[in-house]
Amino acid sequence: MNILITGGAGFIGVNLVSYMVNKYPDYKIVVLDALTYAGNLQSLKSVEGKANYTFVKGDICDRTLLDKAFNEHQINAVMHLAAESHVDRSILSAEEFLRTNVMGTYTLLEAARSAWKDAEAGTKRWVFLNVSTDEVYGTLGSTGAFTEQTPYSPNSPYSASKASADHFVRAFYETHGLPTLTTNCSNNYGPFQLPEKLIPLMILNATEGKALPVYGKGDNVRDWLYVEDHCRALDLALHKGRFGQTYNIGGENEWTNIKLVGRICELLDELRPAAGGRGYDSQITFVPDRPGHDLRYAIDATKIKDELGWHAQHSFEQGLKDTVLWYLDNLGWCEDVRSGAYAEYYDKNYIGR
Ligand code: NAD
Ligand code: TDX
Repeated sequence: MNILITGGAGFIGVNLVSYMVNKYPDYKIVVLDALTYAGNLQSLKSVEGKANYTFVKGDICDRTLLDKAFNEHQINAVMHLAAESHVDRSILSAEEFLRTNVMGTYTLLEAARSAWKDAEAGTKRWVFLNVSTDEVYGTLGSTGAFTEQTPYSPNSPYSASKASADHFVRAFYETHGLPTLTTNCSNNYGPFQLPEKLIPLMILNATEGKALPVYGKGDNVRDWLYVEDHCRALDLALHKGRFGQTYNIGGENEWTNIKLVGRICELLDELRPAAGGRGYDSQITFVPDRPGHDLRYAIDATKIKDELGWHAQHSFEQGLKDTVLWYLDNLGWCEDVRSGAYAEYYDKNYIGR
């Protein structure tokens, strides 16, 4: 396969690119990324120079550039991850979310359709894998789990833009026959996640002696999945997923935010004890809630387990510890990603400070 991975310089992207480049030496992996505040080439250092890896800097809204990339690299598979991904940012302004997540996905679909049409006579599998989120389903109460039949009911501007993109992907399958499928995954964690997201933010704020801002009462529930488990699911969906289908991916690993932050504090107490024997949990600070904050997400992943044979391999206990250690060992990377455009925005707008 010659695979175009959009958003390959972001958190899930860099983990996926390194997974695919190492697993498939005979494939061509072409990363296309605009390198927004969320994309970082330093995170792709481990694959730089590998014969099956190419990086293209570019925007998924740029049709000319997309056509050139599809053509030049004879692309026959797309793993579409490029997106504005942070809910809090979408609350402050949704414009970039509409541009990238909706218009960008539409532009990419049109470019893919054109490339697919040109290649249609071929025998190879042609596939457009759309990487989406469980947040499109809206919120759950205290029981139940999202299935692929749960109606879309997005509550944040971010999830509304992802839902819109998912609908276009579906429409391109139904209307044009483009071989698409969509995966809806729960919260990922692991190396290379930007410290605007809960887990890395808590690790860094704790060690820097800053407040650990927990929204509302901290009783919102998220289902956490180690990023490599997500990458394996995407690999399976790419190769074996049925076109026109959606697949839920999740860790069956629900945590309230306050419990999770407490667990991160305990791990840090053990791995990097604070001066004077003080527990890091003393830095927990309850701050005003996120507007429209979804109460609970939980995933029923039966379909991908039964159809594609996927299951999560990483235990949360080990995965979280490895993640804390990764951040403690990679403070230079954290400094790097927190400079420039990230800092400009974050310092002005950070919700909850
Ligand atoms: P991220 O914000 O860390 O990375 C996004 C990447 O997309 C960055 O490298 C950025 O430079 C790039 N990008 C943004 N706009 C672009 C544009 N117009 N053209 C080209 N590249 C552009 O995001 P992430 O957490 O790695 O998420 C990746 C995908 O997975 C997203 O589609 C997200 O909605 C989805 N997802 C994320 C999670 C999660 O927990 N992080 C869970 C489920 C689904
Ligand atoms: O400072 C914080 N304090 C806090 O209490 C932050 C940043 C978050 N939170 C809460 C909000 C959420 O309930 O923690 C939970 C997780 O927040 P985020 O890390 O911002 O993730 P979430 O909003 O759940 O969305 C993530 O998972 C699904 C990704 O950012 C999305 O891209 C993905 O689709």
